[in-house]
Amino acid sequence: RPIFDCAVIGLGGVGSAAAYHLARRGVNVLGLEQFTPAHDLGSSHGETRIIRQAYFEHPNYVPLILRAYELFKELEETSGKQLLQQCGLLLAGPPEGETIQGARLAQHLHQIPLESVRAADWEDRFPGFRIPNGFDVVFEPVAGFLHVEETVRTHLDEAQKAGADLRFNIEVINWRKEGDQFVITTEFEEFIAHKLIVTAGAWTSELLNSLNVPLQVRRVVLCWNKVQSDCYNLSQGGSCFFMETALGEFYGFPSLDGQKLKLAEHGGGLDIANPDELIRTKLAGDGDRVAQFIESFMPQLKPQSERQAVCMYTLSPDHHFLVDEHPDITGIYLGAGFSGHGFKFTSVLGEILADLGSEGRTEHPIDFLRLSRFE
Ligand code: PYC
Repeated sequence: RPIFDCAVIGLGGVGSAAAYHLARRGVNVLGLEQFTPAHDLGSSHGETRIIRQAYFEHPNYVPLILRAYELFKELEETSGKQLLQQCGLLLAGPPEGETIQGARLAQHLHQIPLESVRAADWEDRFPGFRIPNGFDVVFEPVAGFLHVEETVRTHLDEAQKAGADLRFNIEVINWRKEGDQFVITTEFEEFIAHKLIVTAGAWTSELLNSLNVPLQVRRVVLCWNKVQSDCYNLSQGGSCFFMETALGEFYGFPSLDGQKLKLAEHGGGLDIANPDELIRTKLAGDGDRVAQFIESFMPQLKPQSERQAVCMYTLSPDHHFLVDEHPDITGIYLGAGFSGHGFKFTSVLGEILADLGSEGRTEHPIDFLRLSRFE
């Protein structure tokens, strides 16, 4: 049975980054992934993900996202690939809502650049959006988006170049602790590792049924809509957007090709018991709420679906991440429960999990993400 210092189960956004950081430190790392590299059956696919710094979910994420930016830039330099595009982000919502209040709090605590946009300037600045009277609008110029599949592939490629042994299309059946090492049983063979990192996304609960924290998998639909106006184009200054409205929270991206743009509802979707269900199945009503959003808030767009994809959110009970050692089993580390807002942190989460998997500790401020908060 091959022996490794550390095994990473799940090579999506976070697992690919963990394998990369471990391998770059000279750790003898095994990565196991049940599907193909950068596959579209989990959470880390669909072309683009927002990255932003005025983090309205909680200001404690800001030091982590600042490090994530640095690491993505380093990865771009190492690989020669463009992964991050800073096209800016329009945030709009009621002044007392979570989005605006939270973004302003993060701005003040961490001096993040954030521009307040006066109502008189909305139409000129954002001709593609109908913003309700009484909303607050802020623009974050350093925000933008990541190319998702390219980021995952780059972490994987660079991990392999640095010596990681990455195996794809291999399902982990179970694992057990024997003495101070882990035995990982897959459908083909067994492996031994001294440390185990579990970054299995929607499949985390199956692999860690001993974990006493409920994780809810939610099926969310990503929509690409045809564009009929160039005001949304990236090349014409189109930006990402996130709007907290009475209909729900919706977000999207500039049109990258001038033909279509991607948008989705954050907070919508369908809770499911089994992550292997429904990912490839189209359901009646998929995309209806996005069409409603377009009709109400995007005056230069007609709802004309071009493509849809399903993405899995894995929700923790408080929608904050879980990054920690397993509370009962020494040597197993967990990155999970990213609750639909984790991809932008993948680079720094990889660094943190590599700290934990190699040193057992990290200097990064992750106490607010530890499992003990649920005790
Ligand atoms: O993290 O910015 C984000 C986001 C928007 C929608 C889902 N996640």
